[in-house]
Amino acid sequence: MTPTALGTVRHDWTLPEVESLLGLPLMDLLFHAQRVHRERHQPNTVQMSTLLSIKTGACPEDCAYCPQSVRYDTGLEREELMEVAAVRERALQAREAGATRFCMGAAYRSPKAKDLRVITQMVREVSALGLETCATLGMLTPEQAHELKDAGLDYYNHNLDTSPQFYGQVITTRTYRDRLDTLEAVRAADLKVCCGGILGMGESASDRAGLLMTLANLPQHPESVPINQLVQVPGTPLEGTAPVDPLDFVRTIAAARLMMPAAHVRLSAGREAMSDELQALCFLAGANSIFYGERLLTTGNPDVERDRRLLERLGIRPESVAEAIPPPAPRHEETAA
Ligand code: SAM
Ligand code: DTB
Ligand code: SF4
Repeated sequence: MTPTALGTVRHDWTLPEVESLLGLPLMDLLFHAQRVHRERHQPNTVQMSTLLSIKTGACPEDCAYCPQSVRYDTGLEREELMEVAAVRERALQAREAGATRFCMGAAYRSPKAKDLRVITQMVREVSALGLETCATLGMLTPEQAHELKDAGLDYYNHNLDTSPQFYGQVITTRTYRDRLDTLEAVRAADLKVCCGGILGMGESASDRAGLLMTLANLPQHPESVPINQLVQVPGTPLEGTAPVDPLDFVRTIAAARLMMPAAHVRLSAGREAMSDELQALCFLAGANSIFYGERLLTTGNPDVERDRRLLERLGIRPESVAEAIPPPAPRHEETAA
């Protein structure tokens, strides 16, 4: 791979190629990632999304990382689907704090028709506030994806979580294929895709490569790629897993930036446990989105004051909705095509 070929849009990655990308000398990897980042995105801006858990806990699935599974005793209080007005109020607060996207998460295997009717109303209300909307509700049928699109939903989050090989050690109640089917339904409804994974679940470097390869080889790259660091929750099977080497976390972000150059790569869960310096390295590696606000879904996130100070120290400003549209591809890609 020549340095200029790094950062072109491709859908034919092989595992050895991705493994060698992840294994580059760190400074080379960071240099190329930052170069590609600057070709495609505004440097020094970060997109800010706020999460809200609109239905919490009692989920029938067995995702080994998740505090919301009914199978693990994590002490989490279950909560029914929220009222539309209460969600609107939280979206308004998120907008006032500076978020541009509001992401509504529900602990479902897949949403029921009666719940989806309420959620589409939430999407309409949040959209009317001028916020971008995102939802993560589990598996969707093609019809459900269209219903959400018709309500004005912008993004649907559905993660692959890890490589196809490692997946079975983390989740047994739905298959990798199920996840790919939902992603297809979301694309077919012309929704933007937010899809990424979790590091620090005991996976190997090759599994991280396998996750990135699967994401980049999708027919169209996700517009948004969340890279989560496992938040270890007492009571979940993954509590006590050896944490991922922070520099391997940074490498994964850099490889995501190079392989999906136009995507927003989100430095997602796990920031509360990260130093400001580690987060700065993630931004250097090409991360340009964060979850903003004191809570993720059920676990903590840095408070707004800490994030404001961090962005100020780094000279980073929040990205506006208009800026989030990626600029045209750089010249070398046009000539390559
Ligand atoms: N139930 C839906 C689903 O699984 O598709 C939507 C909500 S689920 C909580 C959304 C994503 O959050 C998961 O796919 C997973 O990637 C991430 N997640 C959940 N628990 C996590 C944890 N403890 N640490 C990091 N990420 C986590
Ligand atoms: C994503 O990739 N990470 C977010 C969002 N998409 C839905 C969720 C992180 C959840 C962390 C655990 C919790 O707070 O429950
Ligand atoms: Fe349920 Fe989603 Fe948690 Fe899995 S990740 S247990 S599907 S809420």
